[in-house]
This record gives sequence, structure tokens and C-alpha cells, in this order.
Amino acid sequence: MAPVQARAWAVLGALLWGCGLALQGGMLYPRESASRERKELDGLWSFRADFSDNRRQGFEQQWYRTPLRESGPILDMPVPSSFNDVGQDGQLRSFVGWVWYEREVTLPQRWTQDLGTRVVLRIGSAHYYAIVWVNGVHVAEHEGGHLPFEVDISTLVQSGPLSSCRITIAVNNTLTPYTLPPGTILYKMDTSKYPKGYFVQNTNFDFFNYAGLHRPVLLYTTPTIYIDDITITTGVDQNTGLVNYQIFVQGSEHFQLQVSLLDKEGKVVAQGLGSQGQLQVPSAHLWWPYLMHEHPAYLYSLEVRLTAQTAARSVSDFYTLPVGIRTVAVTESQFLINGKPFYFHGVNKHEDADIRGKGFDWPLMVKDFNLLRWLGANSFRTSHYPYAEEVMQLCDRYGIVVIDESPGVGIVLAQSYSNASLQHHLEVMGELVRRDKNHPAVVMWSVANEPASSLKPAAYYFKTLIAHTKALDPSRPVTFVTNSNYEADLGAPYVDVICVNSYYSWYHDYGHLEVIQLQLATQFENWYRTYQKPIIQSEYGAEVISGFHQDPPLMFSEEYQQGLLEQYHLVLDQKRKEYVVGELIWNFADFMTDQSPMRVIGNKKGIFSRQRQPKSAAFLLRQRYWKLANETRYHRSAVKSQCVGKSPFTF
Ligand code: GCB
Repeated sequence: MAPVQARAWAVLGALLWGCGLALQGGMLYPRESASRERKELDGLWSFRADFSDNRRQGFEQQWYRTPLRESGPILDMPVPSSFNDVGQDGQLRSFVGWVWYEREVTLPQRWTQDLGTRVVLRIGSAHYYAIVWVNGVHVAEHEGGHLPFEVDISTLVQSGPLSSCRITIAVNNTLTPYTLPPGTILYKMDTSKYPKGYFVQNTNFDFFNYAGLHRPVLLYTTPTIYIDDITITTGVDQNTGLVNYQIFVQGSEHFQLQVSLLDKEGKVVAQGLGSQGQLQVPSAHLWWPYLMHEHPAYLYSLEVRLTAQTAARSVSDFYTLPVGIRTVAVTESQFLINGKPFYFHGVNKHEDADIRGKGFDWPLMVKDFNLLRWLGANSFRTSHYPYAEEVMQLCDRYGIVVIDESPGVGIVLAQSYSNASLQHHLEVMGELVRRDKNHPAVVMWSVANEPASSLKPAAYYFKTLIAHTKALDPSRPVTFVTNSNYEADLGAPYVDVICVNSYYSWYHDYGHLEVIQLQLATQFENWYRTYQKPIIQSEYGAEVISGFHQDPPLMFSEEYQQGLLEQYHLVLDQKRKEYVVGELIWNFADFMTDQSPMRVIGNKKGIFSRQRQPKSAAFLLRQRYWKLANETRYHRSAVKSQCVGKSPFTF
């Protein structure tokens, strides 16, 4: 498949969805239990990029049929990682087309011989289009680089004498007007300037299109009758916590389900029977955001026990899900968590780091959360795509509130508003909600970032997309993030919260910090007058090259970034008394982008460098966030008891 042919897959996917072939099955995070095992496949995989002119050699020569080393030279490639930055080959860094990964796995005997065991291959994310073979047999395809997919491979691994299997995954990073995010392939036809067949990939988003197997790949088992999905919604009545559950089972229609809710000490606080019901927890500990309460992020455990009797034997399956009891609501001017006004003081992030690109990395993740807590940030937006499940789990545990964004970034071409694109976007929202619906940290869905929302088709597109997302999950508000004009924005009527990005004194009025207050106040007043909805300043910031100093401030110096932030904060401090409910700095850390005269080895708007070292603005923001936390907390000791590291404040 040549790069552009990825489009055909997108359209096919859309047609299937249109024919009613909506999402099948659940996507519970694979957890070990008395009935379930896991085998992680992270480490070194064999790898080859298909540099042939049409990028189809791998398919023509059927590289999946035999071990990859037999069909040509291979590289060692770490998984999870982007493939782009680990090598010394500039061509691989900017490669567009199919790359091939392969790994042999030895399986425990029980997995291959016990027909009551179901063996599932799960891929956390493969950017962008993936085709999977096991022992040369095609088993799965998936479109979309930021969400997991899985396939039951039991029959393949249980059909022969082999105790090992060979997993081959071909991944294509080509973006088209119909993918999310969209992109285009531009063939350069002038042979006096470019070699024959020369093409480049263009995108309308501001981060590098890293590719590969970005998140953990693993095998896990369940019994053949198993808990396939769980949906939790929670409520509060006086001081009683309400946990509504719905459980989906596969493999049989005859089974019993028992659910128990356990508190942190392991004490059972409520129990239920059957596929759905409501658990009531007297004097419930609510899930509160970080810095809003003395004991934030309280998680219960929902233990689900399935039992079924087949002709041959009795089957049990166990799954435990962390549950946070909390409510979310939006008024004309407030964002409420557990009925209290919540002010987002946080960041926008990227999954991005040296060498590994967008590859998931435990030390990096823990460092980022330590920095967030040091900063006094209570929230972030998953700009501009869903992040790893492990990140979402840590948000639940630490009380970091999340605006969960789809990969709908860079939707600016008319073609990207086509029916095919919309259908795919609906499907992606389905996959995102299915994966993240049970995270208490997730308080709002963001369907897109800065689409060309004044184009005529945007009205129908966003109306449909937002209605669909609300139907998928009526328990959370929905937004999209705009940078357009309040009068021209055709999507704004459908969102619950206005999220607006602006870069005063950066992308215009360069160097003129003195105009920020007027322009920002006008921005807020116009949006609020038109829509009467709470507003989040979802991006603002300035580029800084760490260590550049200029006083009086000049652009790209640490002083300019600080000065710009201070001007924004003056207005935010007025408007947060009225209807502004949050401020998210752009960006948490510097990150890689495409090469351009606009970017100096990536986007430098981080308050931390790409290596996570603070710029001066990080200290400024830290002071502000702790001050905001002190003002908005509901228990006096909250800030003190949670302070990570030395805080500059007294309490
Ligand atoms: C934006 C985009 C973000 C960019 C940022 C910038 O509005 O949403 O993806 O990186 O501006 O720095 O230009």
C-alpha cells in the first residue's frame, strides 16, 4: 500500500460504521487477577522500514510469512518507542509509509493447551494504521494511532504443537484528509527539482508526526466466558455515594455476577448482584481533585466476580476496577466538581521526549507527575490526542483532572469535513469514551483542537459529533478547543464550555506586551456575551530558548515569557470572579515539531525544557498555582499536607 492508499482504509472504515458496524466489545485495561494473566512484550523487536518506491514490497514479498530476518536486513527496535529518533539515519527519521515489526513469543503451556483459556493480543497504540499477523495469519487491522486495539488469538496458538508464536505488525504513518489527525501527501512532480516519485507529508498541526508502536504490547488471558466491559457512573445523594454499574459478559448467556465495592482499607462497603444495579455507599469518601481537599483522589475498588457453569466445568472470572465517586456539572458560569466550583489551573501536555519520541516511558511519566504536583497544577488537557492508559490511571490516583481530547487536530481542509471524515471521527470518539469512561479524573471530552470552525460544514459536523459524544456519555460535558472568532465559530453553540486559545503579543503585535490586557478582556467579554457559557483559557504562552535573557524583555527570552504570563494573569484574575473557569498554559514542556523557519528544533513554549528543567516562568506559575489552590480549596489543611517538595508559601 503506497502512502496515499491509507485513505482507502479510512473510507472503508467509515462505510462499515455507516452500515451499523459500530464498536464491538469492551476495552478493559488488562489487569492480572485470579483468573487472568499478562505477558508483556516490551523490549527489542525486529524492524524494517519498506523503502521501496511504492512502499509495497513487504506485501508483495509477504514479509509476514516467514521470520523478518529471512526476507532482508533488520534493525533492533525498542517497543514502546517511536522509531524516528533512535537511529542515526535521517531517512528513517522522516520516513513515510510502512514499517514492519516482529517478535517471537514463547507461551506458557497452559495457554496453548487449555481450551478454556482465551489468549488476547493487545496493542496499546500503533501510529497510524496497523495490520497484524500471528504465525503469518492475518488477525487484525486498526486505524488510529492513539487508542488500543486487541484480538483474540486463542485458536491460532491452540491449534498446533508450537509453544511459541510469531507476531508481525506492519504500521503505516501516512496521514490523509480523512485520517485523525488529517494530513496530505504532496507529490513533487517537477523533475528538474525533485527525483522521480518524490513526495512529502504535510500536516496542519504543530507537533512531529512520530510513529511506531508507542505503547505497551502485551498478551493476556481470560476464561472463555469472561467479563468484557464495565461501565460506571457515579452520583451523590446527601452524603451517600451512588455507584451505578453495568457489566457486559461474553461467551455465555448463563452466568451469575457478584459485585463488591471495597474501601481503601479493603473493607466491603456495598454489594450487588447481576449485570446492572446501583451500589449505595453511606458516608462516602468522594474523589476530589488534587489541592481541593485534604484527602484527594479517593479510590474504591469494584470487584466483579463472574461464575458460569458449562457442560464440562464451572468457570470463574474476576476483574477489579478502581472507582472514584464524584459528580461533574456545568452552569452558565461555573464548572462544578462535587457541587463546588472548580478552577482549572494546569497545563497542556504532549507525549514527547528525547530519543523515544512519543514512546511510553515510566520514568518520564513519573517525573512529569512530580513536576505537575510541584507546580501546583490540578489539571491538564491531553492536547492533542488521547494519552496512554497508564497516564490516565495516575491522574485518577493523584487527583489530576483531565480534559480528554481526541486526535481531531488540524481539521482545516474542506475534505476533512466530508462524511467519511465525520464517520471516522464518530468512531474515534466511541473508542475514546469506551477506553476512558471509567476514569474519575476525566471531567470533560474535547472532540477537537482548533478546527477551521468558521467553514460552513463545521456547523453540521460539530453538532453531530458533540451530540454523538453526549449520547455515548451523558455524564460529562463536551467541548472543542477554538481559536476562531466568537462570531464566526459555528461549533460553539453546541459545546458546554468554551475553550479558547489565544496568543496575544506572540503571533501578532510582536513584542507589545502592553496590548494583552485590553485584547484578552475583549476576548472574554465577547465570548461570554454571545454564549453565556463558562470559559477556559485553554492555551496561551510564548516561546523561550532556555537561558536566553533580555531585560527589558524581548521575544524568546525568559523575561518575555514571564512578562506575557503576568499580563494574562491580571485579566484572568478579574474574569475568574465572573465566568472564566480555568487557565492552561501552553505548554508544559518544549516538544518536537516539523522543521520550519518558525521553530528552533521544536516548539519552545514549554515552561520546562524538553529535558524537564524549569525555565523562569515555571517558578512564576508555581507561585500562582499554589496561591490559587490556597484560595479555592475546601479544607484548610489541603495545600499544606499535599505539598510536594519545598513550597515558597506559608499556610
Ligand atoms: C496552537 C495549537 C498548538 C500549537 C500552539 C503554538 O494554537 O493548538 O498545537 O503548538 O498554538 O505554539 O503555536
